[in-house]
Amino acid sequence: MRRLNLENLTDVSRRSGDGIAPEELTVGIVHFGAGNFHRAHQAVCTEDAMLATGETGWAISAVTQRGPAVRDRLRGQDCLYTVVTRDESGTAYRVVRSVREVLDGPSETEAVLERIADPSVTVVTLTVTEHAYRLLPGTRRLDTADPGVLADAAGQGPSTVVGRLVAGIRARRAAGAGPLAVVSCDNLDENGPVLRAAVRDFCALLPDGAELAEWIERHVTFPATMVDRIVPATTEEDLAGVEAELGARDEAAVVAEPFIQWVIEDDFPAARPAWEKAGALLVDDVRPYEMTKLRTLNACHSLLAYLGALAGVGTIAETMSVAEFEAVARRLADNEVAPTLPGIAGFEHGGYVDTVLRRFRNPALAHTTQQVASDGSLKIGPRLLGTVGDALRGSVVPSAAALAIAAWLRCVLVRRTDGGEPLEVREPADERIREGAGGGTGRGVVRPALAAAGVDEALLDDRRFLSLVEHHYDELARSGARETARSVAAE
Ligand code: CS2
Repeated sequence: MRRLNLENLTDVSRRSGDGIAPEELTVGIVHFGAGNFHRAHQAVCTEDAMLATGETGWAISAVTQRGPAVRDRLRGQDCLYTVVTRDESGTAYRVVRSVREVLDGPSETEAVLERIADPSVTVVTLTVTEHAYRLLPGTRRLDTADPGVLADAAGQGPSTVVGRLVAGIRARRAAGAGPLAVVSCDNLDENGPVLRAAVRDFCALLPDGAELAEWIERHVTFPATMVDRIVPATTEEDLAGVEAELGARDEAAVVAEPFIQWVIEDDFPAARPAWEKAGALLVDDVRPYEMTKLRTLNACHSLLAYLGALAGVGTIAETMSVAEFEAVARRLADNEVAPTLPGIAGFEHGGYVDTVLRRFRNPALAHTTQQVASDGSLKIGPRLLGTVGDALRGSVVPSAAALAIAAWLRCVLVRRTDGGEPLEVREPADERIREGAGGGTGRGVVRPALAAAGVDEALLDDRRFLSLVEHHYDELARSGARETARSVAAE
């Protein structure tokens, strides 16, 4: 079977629809993290912005972070790829053309730095996942004891995202290429300010860091963003479906839901794509949007994923057909999260929750509970602990939020489903958490395990919170995920 590429694009477009002419585009954005989410989100929105305005200068140079696999796949097809959007009403195919270059961060560092130093580039965006920021869980500042960070600061590499970014900014400064916006599109609360602080912390480790930090202060902005689109990992079946539909093999196809949302803090010191013409919202303050999405959508996602994983339920859509699980997700969103949220003019949280849960039900997306359950130690902070703290201060009992945390701990420590099947959930802090738990799995491990995962000691000292997690942790062991969810939902 022929591979999707520029040569057969006209032919493939007869089936997938026309789009922007890739040969007319020039690079204006460097993106760190060439994964599925980026390809189905910012790359699509940026292409739509170019289609809407006729501008051609916003093609993306995407940089892989961990190795050349995605680069090789995309290069083998002239960086073209399909975004398949699916729900119960049907499937649509679109060949995205806005990514015009893919560089491998680890082995093509020089080319990456040159791109960041290119005056035609005025925006760097990132989707590198929570883990890649190398933050200390408590303070959310850069972990300056991290071996990768230390090696980058010592002039090796760079191998970390922040190290690469700062090296790129240094090259840009030397080239006199002007101001730059660095836009984190990861699910961290206050992603912009957090990245700015990490960059500052990194500069403080460098011999000439003070000067560089000052230049950054004056010339680089870090707009915060809220990004939203459900984009599961692509399966071989998905690739076969694309091949059958388009008549060409696409090794980099991505499947997503039709829904897409992007809210961006409008703080760009130089040109940017007209993303607002592509449906993005450019605002002064992203926080209310970010908080609403992380605490509602992502928190319910995590809760359903941990409970589903324990109950041996394979996908998020399937968890939504377990009545107890849907009910406990609603309890979390309506009773615990809603009272903690700042208002947004014209926005109604109840309707938002309905939409979120309907999206989770999308039967055409095989989003696995295992995928969403991964990296819990990095997700519980932005998704759940803020709600817990605010709820306790407001005399709301954060029982469903505590259940999510208890279920996550069980996934990590016990590694068995309620039916006794082995359960593999990726957890970067696995070793630390197990050490904290001292090899045990009983109720007594909750506090030390959470402390080892970086949960704030002050919160752990709050008996109301700790007792809730311990109680649910016990209940999960005694009566399983479904029964525990049922009783929490009924509280
Ligand atoms: C999910 C998110 O994997 C996860 O943790 O909760 O990737 C989620 O699908 C997106 O944030 C939706 O915008």
